[in-house]
Amino acid sequence: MLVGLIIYLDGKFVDEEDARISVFDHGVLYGDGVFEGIRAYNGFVFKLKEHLNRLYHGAHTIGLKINETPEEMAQIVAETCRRNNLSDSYIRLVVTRGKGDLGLDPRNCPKSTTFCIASSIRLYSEELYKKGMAVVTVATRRNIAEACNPRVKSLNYLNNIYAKMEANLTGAGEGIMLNNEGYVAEATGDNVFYVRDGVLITPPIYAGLLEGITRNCVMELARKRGIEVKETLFTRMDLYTADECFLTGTAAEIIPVVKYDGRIIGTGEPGEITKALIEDYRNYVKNAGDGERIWE
Ligand code: PXG
Repeated sequence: MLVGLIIYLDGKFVDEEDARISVFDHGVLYGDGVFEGIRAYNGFVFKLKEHLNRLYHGAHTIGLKINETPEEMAQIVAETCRRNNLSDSYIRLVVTRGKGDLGLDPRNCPKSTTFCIASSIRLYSEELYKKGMAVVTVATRRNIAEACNPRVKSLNYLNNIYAKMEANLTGAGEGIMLNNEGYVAEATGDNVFYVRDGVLITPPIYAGLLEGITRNCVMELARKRGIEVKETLFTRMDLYTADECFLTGTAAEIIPVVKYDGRIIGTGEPGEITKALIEDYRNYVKNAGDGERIWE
């Protein structure tokens, strides 16, 4: 018999089948809540502090009180991995506005809902990391910060899902989203980087994007290698004429991009800096000494 996952839900560890939330939960009714996608490598939860920071900052921004303290949450994440016997896992930590009524007013939701899932990771094929991926610009613009700030990793992902659907229609691996001014913002679930003349470039946060934890990590690793890193606005044309390009995210890690809107990038193969950073990143996650040890 297949055994389901053990899920953390509001103070208890329960079987997957018993992990149920109310149909009146505003996370379900309105996408009102925040979440994190986290990975554990080799018994370490990678960058847990950074993920919790982003979660609590996002919750604070949307006026959502999380019942657990960050210290308790760290234990919950580690314990969810441990109970599922997962030393390498993809973790989904979610806090919703909680149960309310059929009005959207969050004041009618007295208590937020917290759950944590630790599961296995679905990955791009190793071949894609070796050969690189094709991406396209999608018509759907990234949410403007003044409406639904992309810095908040909210449960409202329709903006990204529209973009993903458009990318899927073309057969591309990912969709590049522009902000409302036409500058490159990010991919549907990843940040974007390119290399020109040995300089590594990524859009600044104010371009309207999620401050990716992998993004920050990759910038640090590049600087450690002596590579100059710049956060500047750029357009599609800058990517068409880039020497190298790649995407970063918790799930994807670093994935090379070799084709964009039908234009070949650089040599058409993953570039030298991209390959070096992929190696650095893989070594870095293996020895994630600053993570929470969850495995004895
Ligand atoms: N931008 C967006 C919009 C994201 O959702 C990233 C960038 C990368 O951030 P991190 O911190 O992971 O480096 C993300 C996060 C999926 C999936 O199923 C991906 C994310 C979130 C949720 C699901 O591919 N990426």
